[in-house]
This record gives sequence, structure tokens and C-alpha cells, in this order.
Amino acid sequence: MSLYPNVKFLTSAAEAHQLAPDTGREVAFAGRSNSGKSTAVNALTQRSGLARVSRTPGRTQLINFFELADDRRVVDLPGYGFAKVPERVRLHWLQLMEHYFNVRESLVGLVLIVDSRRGLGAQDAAMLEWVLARDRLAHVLLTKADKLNRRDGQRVLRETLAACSDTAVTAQLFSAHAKQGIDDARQVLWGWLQG
Ligand SMILES: Nc1nc2c(ncn2[C@@H]2O[C@H](COP(=O)(O)OP(=O)(O)OP(=O)(O)O)[C@@H](O)[C@H]2O)c(=O)[nH]1
Ligand SMILES: [Mg+2]
Repeated sequence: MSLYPNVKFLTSAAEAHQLAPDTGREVAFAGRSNSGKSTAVNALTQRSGLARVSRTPGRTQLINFFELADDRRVVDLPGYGFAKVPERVRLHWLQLMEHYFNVRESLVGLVLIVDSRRGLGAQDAAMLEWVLARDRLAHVLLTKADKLNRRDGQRVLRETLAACSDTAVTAQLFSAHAKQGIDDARQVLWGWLQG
């Protein structure tokens, strides 16, 4: 049984003025397009159809807010790093993200979603720097771990932890499909939200 059985979609924002009210506590999910953000949100909240999952990278261009309980939210941020996105869309994403991270007082932490087969990239590292500079927490989910064998999974985890070694960033392997690491990730998430 989930700690938050009444999770529901709250609102979507395409523009800065459309953000959900900035009260209580909120955790954001960010990562490259197609890294598995929406799938992770669904797995962690145990609601398979909540955040839309797509095979087409860059599908989620909105900030989607989900309410877990009164004043407790998770946020599915639009993915980055998709080469085919036009420049004006990329700039809009940048401005929207900058605004979100600058103003969002209810934001307690960032769950950074990284495809375990790719590992931490430059944009992921920039994202981490962004939230750490704003004194927020960060946890990396190395997703699609079912696509790696045990040895490669452990190597990617080691490399990720090493890259973050002088920060408070934590990391773990995760697979929504193989149900790997879901309880560990929930513990981090619920802990942040309860604070
Ligand atoms: N094998 C495997 N595939 C996964 C896993 N998680 C997600 N995927 C697949 O990866 C693809 C992208 O998943 P999404 O959850 O839509 O990724 P996203 O980061 O939300 O993508 P955008 O919103 O487009 O940026 C889908 O085809 C998923 O089925 C996993 O744990 N294992
Ligand atoms: Mg998505």
C-alpha cells in the first residue's frame, strides 16, 4: 500500500505563470528526453497511467504537477537533450526551467533521471549544479537497469557516485520494468516530502 494512495493529476504549465500554487513541499523529476521520468513517477506513485509514457522522445513539453496529498506534490519536468527539438523550443525550455528553479520555494529536492546505459551526461551534471547551488537535495535514479547486467550496473553506479563525491548527491540503480530499487527510491522521496 502506498503512503499516498490518493495521488492525482493537478495541473500542467507551459508558461511561468501557470505553475501550481507554491505551498507545502514538492519534489521535481528531471532528466533527458526518454530517460524514463514519467515511467518512474508512475512506478513510485503506483499509478500506471498517471504521467504519460511515450516512445517518442521529447513528448512531455509541459511541467506536470501531481498531488500526492494536501500540499505534497511531485513534478514531471520536460526532458532535455533531444537533438530534434527546434532552437526556440529549447530556449523556451531553458527559460521555463530557470524560472521554476529560481522561484520555487516549495521545491525540496530533485530526482534526476539518468538512463543507466548512458550514464551522467554534461546536461545532467549542469542540472545537479543548478539545484545544489540553490541548496536543494538531489538523488539520481539510474533507470532501465534491467537493460544492464549486474556488473555493468554496479560500474555505472560507482562512476555516478564518484562524479558526485564532493556533493551530498545520492544515487541508485532503478528499473520500473523489473521493479528494482522502487522501495529505496520511495524512501528517499517520501522522506523529502514529509521533511
Ligand atoms: N527497459 C526499460 N525501459 C524503460 C524503463 N523505464 C522507462 N522505459 C522506457 O523508456 C521509454 C521512455 O520512457 P518515459 O517514461 O516516457 O521517459 P520520459 O523521460 O518521461 O520521456 P520524455 O517525457 O519524452 O522526456 C519508454 O518506451 C519506456 O517504456 C525501465 O525501467 N526499463
Ligand atoms: Mg515524460
